[in-house]
Amino acid sequence: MLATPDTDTEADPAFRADVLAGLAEPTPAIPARWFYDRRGSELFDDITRLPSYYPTRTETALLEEIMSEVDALSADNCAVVELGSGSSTKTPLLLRGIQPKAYVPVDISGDYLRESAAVVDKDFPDIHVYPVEADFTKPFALPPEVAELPKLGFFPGSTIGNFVPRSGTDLLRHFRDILGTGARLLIGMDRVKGIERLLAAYDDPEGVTAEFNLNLLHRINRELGGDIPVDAFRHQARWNDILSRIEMHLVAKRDVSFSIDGHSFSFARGSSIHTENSHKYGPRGGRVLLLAGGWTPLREWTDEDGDFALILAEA
Ligand code: AVI
Repeated sequence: MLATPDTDTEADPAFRADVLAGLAEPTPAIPARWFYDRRGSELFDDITRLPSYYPTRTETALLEEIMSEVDALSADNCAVVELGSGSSTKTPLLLRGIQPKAYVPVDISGDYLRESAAVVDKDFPDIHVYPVEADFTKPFALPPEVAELPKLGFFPGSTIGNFVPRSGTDLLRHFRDILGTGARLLIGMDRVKGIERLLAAYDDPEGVTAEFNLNLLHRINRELGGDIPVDAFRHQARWNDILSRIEMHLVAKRDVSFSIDGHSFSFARGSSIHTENSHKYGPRGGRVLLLAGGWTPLREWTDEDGDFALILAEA
């Protein structure tokens, strides 16, 4: 998960630029990374516990099941580098399973980073923890203390699915540059499955995903001085078959006009703001993506129903 800091008073210039440029596009869209202010991160945590949102519990159970195999395929005394550590509950499973020498959580949100680092520090006294506050999509340096250790990147949650394949391969190449040749990467990827289950996972009956999506408009109003009538929009999840992805949109329920920081926008009833892509990969598609990103798949595991995959790859 990508988390961005909450700045009620001071707007993030990158947020402002993305929103103003994105809403002015012929197909209006705002990058999904802006979902994750504090409220958005809380709502995402709630999503991961919903009965219809299968990815988190499926991946967690799978990780637990394959841990001894991952351990056998990992170098002794390695450094686990978790890319976008968030408030992950999967981390302790991996750390307990492979007993690395060091753990490097990387996250843009200092709050989350400090919380997860403190928990690991307390629960795993033998593991050195070196938190890095950084946007994992941008260049950053690993702590010098882990320079000589073999690296195992950890990128769970199917976050790779939130990148269009072109950016996903760029991101994988960037991980390769940071972790180095010979490093390994354990990555989670959500699989293509029946459309009904996919739609239910992104449009839950409890309405939590709808609130998560609409929170983006509240955030724009709060942080960028917008006057968007949030109740004029509704959440929609769509399956895009040709691109093999779930898309989230905010659809105008009526003709609506609003302004953000002096810029005016109008949406006709039925038009939408595209807010997220969540790509789903078949077995071959996932491996090709890794290969294109400079990683050779070594092993792949899925749950019994083939809902979710964890792949171990080598740079
Ligand atoms: C963080 N990411 C992998 C989630 C996903 O499934 O694409 C974000 C999400 N959006 C709606 N529900 C969950």
